[in-house]
Amino acid sequence: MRIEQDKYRHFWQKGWASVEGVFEPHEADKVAEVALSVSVSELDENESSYHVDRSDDGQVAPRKIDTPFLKHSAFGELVLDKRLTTLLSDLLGGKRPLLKGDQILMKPPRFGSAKPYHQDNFYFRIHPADHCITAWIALDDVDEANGCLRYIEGSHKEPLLPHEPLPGEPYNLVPKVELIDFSREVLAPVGKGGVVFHHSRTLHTSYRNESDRWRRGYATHWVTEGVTCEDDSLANAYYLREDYPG
Ligand SMILES: O=C(O)CCC(=O)C(=O)O
Repeated sequence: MRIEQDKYRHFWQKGWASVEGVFEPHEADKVAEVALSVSVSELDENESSYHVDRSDDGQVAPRKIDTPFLKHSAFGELVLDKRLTTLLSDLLGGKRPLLKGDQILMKPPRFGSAKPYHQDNFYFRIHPADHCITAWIALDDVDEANGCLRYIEGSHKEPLLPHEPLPGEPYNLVPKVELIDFSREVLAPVGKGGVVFHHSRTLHTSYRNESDRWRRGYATHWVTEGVTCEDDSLANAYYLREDYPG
């Protein structure tokens, strides 16, 4: 699958683009099922609010899986599939995309929590920032009600903002709200098996899941050969592992 010209332009002008139907719904279903079983098996050891969401009446459900690529082969099979890597290579001007890291962000029905506004490169510190892209694979149909991604269009062309830990959620680093131009906010609904791509400096968020459906997103982070990093965030990059394919 190749990126269409208007999607390519949209990505570089606005800082994000979505492509429907990269994977078949049944492929997304299979990975969503594995994600649920991996996250449920981790629930006992992961009681922190970083890993779980809690409803007002005390239910607990998984919020996040760290490093899924290292936990089950189903994730690697999906993410290294040529349908995805060709799209990424097209966005990166023909360069080979290299998988740096991944995470699965789960929003359980009715109480999946919000992910506040942030820029990925505040965490990653990759240079050049243009060579770091997130491909967010929808494992469910995702819309406003269950917490689709939202972007501040054009924010990838602006500097990285200072981020501070959110009170009560120190794992969420966020810029001050007065620095965010909400008039440029757009929603990015996408069907199951579709992928939303964003630039590492694009400001993005997702709201709480208010629906009766799951919202599971497989966020995969990509760079190109030769990128550098101000700190040690590349030290555990998958593409530097001896067993990384290719
Ligand atoms: O899945 C979400 O709600 C947030 C995802 C995100 O922040 C990311 O992929 O960088």
